[in-house]
Amino acid sequence: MKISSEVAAAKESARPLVALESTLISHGLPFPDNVEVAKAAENAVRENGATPATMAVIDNVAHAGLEDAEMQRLATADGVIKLSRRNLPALLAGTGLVGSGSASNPLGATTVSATMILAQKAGIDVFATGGIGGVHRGGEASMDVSADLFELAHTPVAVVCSGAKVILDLPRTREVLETMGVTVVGYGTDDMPAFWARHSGLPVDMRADSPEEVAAIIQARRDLGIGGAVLICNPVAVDLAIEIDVIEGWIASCIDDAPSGAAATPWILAEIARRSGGRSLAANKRLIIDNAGLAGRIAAALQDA
Ligand code: PSU
Ligand code: MN
Repeated sequence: MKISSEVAAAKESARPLVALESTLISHGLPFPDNVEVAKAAENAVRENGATPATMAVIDNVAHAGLEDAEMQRLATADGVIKLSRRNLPALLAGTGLVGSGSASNPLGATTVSATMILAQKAGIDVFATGGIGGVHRGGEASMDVSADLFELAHTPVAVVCSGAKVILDLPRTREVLETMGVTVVGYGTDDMPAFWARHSGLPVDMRADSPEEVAAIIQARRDLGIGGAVLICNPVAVDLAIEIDVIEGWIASCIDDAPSGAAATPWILAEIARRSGGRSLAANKRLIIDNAGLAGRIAAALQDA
């Protein structure tokens, strides 16, 4: 793994680190919003007392921490491979990928699952994203369930998010999180947030109102030695939050035309950004940056715990 100089310096002096993902750069947000948000999220981590490590695969090498030119490539290149647990090894091996990628396209953006794997390898305990993947609508028949849920079950990295993406089947996603034994924490809320909306009507396992309380939960899970994640759910800022009924209208208007498989999430997010006149995009950008800031505070609190 290639560790950037900023991340290496933080590791050297045992300063807190926060991992950030890159799928939202390559597949989740349009250019140039993607670069703007990726940099703003890194700055939010720094302003809150930690060092950011954006994860990706560049030229078949896993990276923890990106240089500007590397981030620019991920944000603008065509055919960046969307990496999860299953295809991460193939891209690192540098050959034989079928479908969306090939050895001639050595760029990979990491989803939540691949980012957690790389974070653990780099010794990073806290990771921030926007919304996790989950059970897709119709998933009880299609079996399209994000690998994110299985990763959260196994890999001991705390993930700060704004719940699961609202385009999913949220009640079934909540059930699977429970089955998988993921500790779901509401940050300042008893009700699991729903990405661009502040509320889903679904319960969290526990509520925390400070980074120190979150750090105590992460520490307690770590002490048990059972692996798996604490999922910290931070509602989107009130001024950019969208009513769930409004969001459901946008989803209903396009979901039947969505492609299947890994292309589904990026397609629906882009379609709704268009149909909402940019409202969903504004909420999405803001929640990613705010989650990065909170993750910085949690990483710092964990260091002091
Ligand atoms: N958060 C966002 N936008 C995104 C994602 C998260 O605000 O695009 C990405 C994450 O990388 C997550 C992925 O892991 O979407 C889930 O994709 P799928 O549903 O295909 O598993
Ligand atoms: Mn899927």
